Amino acid sequence: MGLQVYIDGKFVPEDEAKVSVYDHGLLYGDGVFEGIRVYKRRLFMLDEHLKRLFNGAKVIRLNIPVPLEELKDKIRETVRINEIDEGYVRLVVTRGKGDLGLSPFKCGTPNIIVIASTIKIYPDEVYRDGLKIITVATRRNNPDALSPQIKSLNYLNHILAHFEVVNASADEGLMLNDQGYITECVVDNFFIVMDGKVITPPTNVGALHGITREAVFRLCAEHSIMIEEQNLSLVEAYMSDEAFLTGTAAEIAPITYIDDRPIGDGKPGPVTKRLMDAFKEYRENNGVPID
Ligand code: PXG
Repeated sequence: MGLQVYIDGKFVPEDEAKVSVYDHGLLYGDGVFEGIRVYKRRLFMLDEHLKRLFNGAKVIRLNIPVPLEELKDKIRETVRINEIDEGYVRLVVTRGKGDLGLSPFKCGTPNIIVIASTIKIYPDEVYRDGLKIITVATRRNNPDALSPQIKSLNYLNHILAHFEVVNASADEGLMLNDQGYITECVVDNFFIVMDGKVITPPTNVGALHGITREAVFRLCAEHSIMIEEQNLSLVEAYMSDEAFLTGTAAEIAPITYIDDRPIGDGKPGPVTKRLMDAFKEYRENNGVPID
């Protein structure tokens, strides 16, 4: 049996879950979304995801038509009725149906979509051997044009970067800003470890404020690992002892090669491994129950 998707205030079979061709989410990429993990029938860092969604919506002046608590219940219900014990939720809020003109003021009620499904992650070897990543030529969106802190429905910046990653047969890509500083990976946040200290670029260089990134800050505090935000150049990344990336789908994954340079000894490092273990424990013991 197919999935039941929540759309337009009701549950419908996935084949019947459709949006209007006049929805500005489709016509203009006008909307926001979240990807949320389910571990052991619990929604991982749900409040943080919802906060980011509502904040992004506020910036683009999109009024999400249900209160946060009600939306939370709808997400839990969607996971429950689809019997997803371990999986992934895609939450999408579009501007809604308008006319062919740009104006968001002509749109009706924003459309809320919740899809609860499973997710294909990297194969196990990646977590043991590490990822090989490249620097892509596509620069991360300039925050003055479209803030990377809004998880908007326009992902063309990432899609163009993704083509480069695939073309190079790499696992992920590093995106620089227009000043040449590292921002983040194509769909993950980026970290290095230098002399035992974890370093990640500040989000204002042009990176998404990742929820898994946030978890890494908490884990470092809990495990007395030094962590700080710092502008990073590519050369600093090449010279680092360890590197890793974080994302809802990828979780914490070691990076062992950047642009064909081995990072450290070309194997996942001790701090990365400690954080990966700590994350495993953290995700098993946290989250909002679906029942
Ligand atoms: N940066 C960007 C640009 C992202 O899109 C992350 C970082 C990691 O953030 P979280 O909050 O997930 O720790 C993302 C994640 C996927 C997928 O299926 C992930 C994202 C977007 C689209 C697809 O892996 N966002």
